[in-house]
Amino acid sequence: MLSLREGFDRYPKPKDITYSYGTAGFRYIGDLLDSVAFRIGIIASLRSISLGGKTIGIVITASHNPPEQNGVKVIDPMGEMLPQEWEPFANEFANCETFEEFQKYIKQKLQQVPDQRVRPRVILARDTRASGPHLLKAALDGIAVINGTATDFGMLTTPQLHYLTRCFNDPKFGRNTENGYYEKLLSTTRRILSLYDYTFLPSVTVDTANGIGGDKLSRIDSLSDVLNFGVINGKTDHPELLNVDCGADYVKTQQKLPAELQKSSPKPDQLYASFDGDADRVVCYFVDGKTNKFRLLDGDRIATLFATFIGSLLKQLSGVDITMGIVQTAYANGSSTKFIQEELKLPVYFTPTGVKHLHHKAQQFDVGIYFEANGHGTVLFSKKYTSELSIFLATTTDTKQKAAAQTLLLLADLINQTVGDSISDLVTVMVALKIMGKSVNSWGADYTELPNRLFKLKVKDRSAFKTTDAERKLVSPSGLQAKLDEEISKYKQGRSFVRASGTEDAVRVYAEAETQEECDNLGSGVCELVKAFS
Ligand code: 16G
Ligand code: ZN
Repeated sequence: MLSLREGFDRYPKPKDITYSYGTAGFRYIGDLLDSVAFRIGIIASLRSISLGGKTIGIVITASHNPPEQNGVKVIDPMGEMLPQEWEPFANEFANCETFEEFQKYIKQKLQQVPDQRVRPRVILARDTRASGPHLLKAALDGIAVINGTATDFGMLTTPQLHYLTRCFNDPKFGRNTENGYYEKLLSTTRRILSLYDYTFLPSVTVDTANGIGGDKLSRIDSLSDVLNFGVINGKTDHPELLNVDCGADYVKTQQKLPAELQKSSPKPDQLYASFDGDADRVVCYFVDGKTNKFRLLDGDRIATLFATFIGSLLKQLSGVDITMGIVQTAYANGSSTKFIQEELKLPVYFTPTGVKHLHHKAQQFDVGIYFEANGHGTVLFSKKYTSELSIFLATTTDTKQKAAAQTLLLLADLINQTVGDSISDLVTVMVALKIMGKSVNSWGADYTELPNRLFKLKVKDRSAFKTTDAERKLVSPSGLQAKLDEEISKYKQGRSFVRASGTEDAVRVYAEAETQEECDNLGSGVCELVKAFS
């Protein structure tokens, strides 16, 4: 067995780097993450011991980022993110320099647990990056020094490992194998479709960013005729092409088709989708047959589609008391917020950027729909939701109402509630469009987006930019927000905010206004002010 000392010496921490458990785990150049991966093995094991031996997950991925980067993050027993109160420990532990300090942290953590003899259990998966295998080895060694049991699930999408972690701790959730994930997805889809006498969904072409999603979609495609996918940018075995000129982040930030589709001629008025590298984000789009223009259907649109769909099913049931709330971030297009509030008449809540914040807020509703504009999101359903609907189903005799209640109950199994999941989100989009008889054009016509732009600025010290009100207002540098408000007030429907990135050494500026020109002017005005204050 590898001793603590041997492990510490095998994975030395580079002296000049300070690692940080950012918005979604530790991220860095893959070759510089060995010591962090080793230590994350220990952190996950300690978390497992602290919970009496519950299974904890580790995902090795850098999501939508370039191929040379990588990252590690910990998944809690119910498939959720590592609780925030563990982040300071994770940061201090990842950065400690001497063996004495390193050992002290482990001892301290162990002293806090009721039973130190518990054997930790950890499951792991990685995306397709070249640095994945050696980071996996380091994480396995970290688990070994704490005498943990590790199960490596090979290459999976991030949401698949969230699913599996949950299954290990809550067997009712599904079978704890990769196939169990597909079985649940396919059987739930089949059951929903059969309520409406449909047997399959029309094929959708998906750009999988040359990431792990391509492999998994092809697998689903081969398992059943219920779901059919055409995969592009599916070169899973070419990690150097990961997220290059393709994927959800490229499509959303560049507001254009993935390069491969720009070269071919996409079929007009057909649904297309792009995943990111670890398949926890999805954006949809189509080419308008009349104008030949690219039309993006981003995370905001997916949220409004889900709210429309679930809302229309709930409306068919009388006497069911279910609360629904939509959670967005400041990046949500103002028109989407207006549509939800004024057309759907639903409440909208804002949280800071990052899935963990949105997820937490969405838990407060019976149906909590959360999406970031970039395509990260899911729907959470409460226990009350299931019990109310089950009671309704048992008492109603109306066939249409029965189908609506059954669909609603099945949606809670179809949508991956542990985390945003591009595969299950996309299937839900396909199901919603089919059942509502809604075309992509009609979806795109729900509201008209306000022109918007995102800027990235290098500043001396991004930590000087502190925000409040879900990142919509700056409290520091002192005096800057007042200047911004003055600038924003010059533009019709103007809205802008400034926040420090949680994943890069930069400050981001978002601007939207009634016309593209006004939006661009507002954005540059705000950037000038930020520069003057940094
Ligand atoms: C991370 C977050 C993502 C967020 C992004 C913001 C998760 C799983 N991922 O990728 O939700 O949109 O950070 O990045 O929470 P930024 O802070 O650099 O703008
Ligand atoms: Zn991702």
